[in-house]
Amino acid sequence: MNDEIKPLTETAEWKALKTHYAKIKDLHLRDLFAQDPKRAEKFTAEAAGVYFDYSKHRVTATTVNLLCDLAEASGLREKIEDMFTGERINLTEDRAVLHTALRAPKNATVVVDGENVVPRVHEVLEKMEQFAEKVRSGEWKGHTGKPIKNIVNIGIGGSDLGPVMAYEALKDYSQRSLTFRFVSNIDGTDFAEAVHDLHPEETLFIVASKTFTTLETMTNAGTARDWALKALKDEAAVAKHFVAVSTNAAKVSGFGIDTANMFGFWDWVGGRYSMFSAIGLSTMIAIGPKHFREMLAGAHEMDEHYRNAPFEENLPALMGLLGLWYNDFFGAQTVAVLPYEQYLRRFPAYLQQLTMESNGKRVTLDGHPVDYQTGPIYWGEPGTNGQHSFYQLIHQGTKLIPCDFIAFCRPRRRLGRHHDLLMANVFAQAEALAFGKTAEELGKEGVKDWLVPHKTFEGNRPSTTMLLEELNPKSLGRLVALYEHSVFTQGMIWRIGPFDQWGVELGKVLAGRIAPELESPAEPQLKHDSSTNALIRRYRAGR
Ligand code: G6Q
Repeated sequence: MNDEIKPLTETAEWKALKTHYAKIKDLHLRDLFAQDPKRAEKFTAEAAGVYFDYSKHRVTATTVNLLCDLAEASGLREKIEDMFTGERINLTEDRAVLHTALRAPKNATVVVDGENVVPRVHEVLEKMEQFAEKVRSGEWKGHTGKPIKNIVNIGIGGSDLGPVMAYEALKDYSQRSLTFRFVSNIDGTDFAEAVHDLHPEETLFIVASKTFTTLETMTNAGTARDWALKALKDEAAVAKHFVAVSTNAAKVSGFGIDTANMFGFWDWVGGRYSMFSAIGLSTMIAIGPKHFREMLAGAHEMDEHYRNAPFEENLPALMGLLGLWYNDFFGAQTVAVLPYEQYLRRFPAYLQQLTMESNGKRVTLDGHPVDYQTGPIYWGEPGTNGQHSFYQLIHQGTKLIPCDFIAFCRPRRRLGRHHDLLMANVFAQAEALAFGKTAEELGKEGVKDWLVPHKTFEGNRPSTTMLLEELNPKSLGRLVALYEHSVFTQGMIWRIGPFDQWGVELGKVLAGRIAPELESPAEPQLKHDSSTNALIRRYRAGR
């Protein structure tokens, strides 16, 4: 039997890692650093403006070699090429996966079904640019002739999380005369709060939905239309106050939006991989076309690096492999993402979808249950806030939580000592996690015996520190692409399909069945389990 068709855990490369894990699992970072003064140098990679220090991981040179061997044996190199060249690697949906084409330069060629898609990407970009400039300059007028002051993006999941994250991350680049709001939740509060201080005459809605059928988005879009028309009192106003981002022209025009005001994308752009497509229209209006292009260029740089660099120096490959090392060998269940940059406060939420919707799968692409762990849980908050909250558990709890620290040499806002203090904290946290504090050290400091166990930090808690020059459109593009490709690296090794999301379907179907039971005037015949039936009855009585 050749290794390719052997179950993953029976391949020579996996077994070698298992044996190696048994040998090195108790090595302490304190000793690894003490033994090798050049450790930091050896275990740091740098590309596309990201200084990626992974020396505070529980790895030796052998670990890295064995992990890279696993990647090679998994055919990762070929799979990367398949993705970039438009092979239909999203097997369960029979689609190519080409978010990388969204940031390819104009002269690039990426062929899908016999057609080079790059010119189409750039056509849409140009259309977005013309529109964005009109809104930014005030040339685009609302129905009553007033310029647009407020932009409300209506979308959910991949049509929301990327745009919100990017808007928040690049707020410092945004045109401050414009107000941006994002409505996603079917909970009416979301819409009500988003528009409570806006006037319809000055408000533009971007209805962002790949399918244009999503319950939440369509419900919110309908509510937005009612809200706008109540004030503007003329159906014709829709054309001036609603634009769409979608792949579904028929549904867009069915909603009443002129398809001239529709910005398209394609089935080879997955929802959670779509922030660089027309789904980023709100981002482009906020930061302007030039900065949007810089963001694309940053992502493209990381794409090229991922496609070409050997795995030992390849940031997304290393990130994915290190994640796999803890997830599958140390039994770690989560990864904490800790940006030391307030503007990245929505980055962990964005990554939750990217990572967990992609790699939260329990069967391989050919349908067999896996006998190893797949996607870890991603979570996090910006530093230093998290330090005063959950870091206690990371430092002294019983769980192993690898951390991704993300930090920038230059702040977006230079205020007194703030940035140096922020950076002192991020470096200190990674240091404390790795090296801890021993009972012996505490004893020397005169800590009373009974307090020593409480004050001991065992250390050996792994982290990556990513240090970038500053947060700007380019570096954001690089960071997002880094995580996207790290997810791909893992998905390919786990042999799962990172580009579908069947796990979100069942709940949608059941909600579709339950909604009429909640709303019917007559007592419905409930045929659920006793718990669901009782909850529905209780709700009907109390609603
Ligand atoms: C992402 C998922 C999902 C999707 C939303 C919105 O990868 O497919 O989060 O983005 O369900 O879908 P629409 O854009 O079609 O409304």
